[in-house]
Amino acid sequence: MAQFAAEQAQDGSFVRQQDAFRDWVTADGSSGYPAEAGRYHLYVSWACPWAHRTIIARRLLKLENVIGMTAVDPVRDDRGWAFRDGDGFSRDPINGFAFLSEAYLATDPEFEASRYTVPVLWDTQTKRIVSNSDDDIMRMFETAFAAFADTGIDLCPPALRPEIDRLNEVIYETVNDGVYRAGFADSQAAYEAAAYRLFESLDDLDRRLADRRYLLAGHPVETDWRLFVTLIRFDAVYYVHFKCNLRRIADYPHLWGYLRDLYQVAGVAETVKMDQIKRHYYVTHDDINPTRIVPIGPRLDLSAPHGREALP
Ligand SMILES: N[C@@H](CCC(=O)N[C@@H](CS)C(=O)NCC(=O)O)C(=O)O
Repeated sequence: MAQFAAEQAQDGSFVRQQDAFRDWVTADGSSGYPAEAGRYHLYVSWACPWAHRTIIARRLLKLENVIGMTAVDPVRDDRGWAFRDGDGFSRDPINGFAFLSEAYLATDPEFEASRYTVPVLWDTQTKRIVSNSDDDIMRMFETAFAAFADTGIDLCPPALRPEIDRLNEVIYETVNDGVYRAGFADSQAAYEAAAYRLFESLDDLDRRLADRRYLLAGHPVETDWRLFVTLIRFDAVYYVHFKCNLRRIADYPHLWGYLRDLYQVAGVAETVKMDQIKRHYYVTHDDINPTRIVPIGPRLDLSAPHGREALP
């Protein structure tokens, strides 16, 4: 049985639904959504890689007092993401929603989707979703909120934007979504195509990182963090649960050090809730893991020295 029938193509491949809400917060307010402190709220799951990117951007740009955030329960059932009290997640303090789907229906009562996804950027003033596109939300934090953010860090330097966009696209197609295309494939052929493409891309990235510390600049940019959220889940989840098992990240000479290097950036480790990540995947996808047993491993020492300081 397919995970999401509406997102399954004839040949058994997984085709992700499009983001439905793509309005923009702007610095000058011309979009109708001016950047303001305390106005917008981010709904996330700590488990979700797409939400994780926005969490990291908010954290690194020091926007935590500017944009509020609430996390859903990592375990999802057929009612979708839910707000409950638990360790590292909570009820919704802004709207009192019980389920994330209520945010979508409050924005558009006719809205229908096979999945109501995180992340969601909510406007407390107009009481609607501004955006459910993680790409756009991350960019808004980096650009529109500049006046409120830590200016010591540039996740999207204008001169690098074409390169950032190009590499983001490759990494999205082959790695970020690649693991899902392997894991949610409904045929052997679709699975193999996605899995081989994923490892070819990881091999390329490993070579690229042999003689440079980060993907595109002398410091981590948006693209590094977009890759990070998949790498950090890989050995614990995708290798087993999504059958991406040609190699572990820990087997790659350069990606493994690179992953630890990024993990050790101040503030990042606190955004990695491995327990929620594992419980989410292994307990939520009943067609892939019907027993809901969460594997005990792996033991990864992400705090071990990475030795990449000397690279250019
Ligand atoms: N908006 C994201 C996708 C976000 C997404 O798919 N999030 C997943 C969690 S990792 C989700 O919320 N799924 C809800 C569901 O399957 O019901 C994108 O641009 O690709």
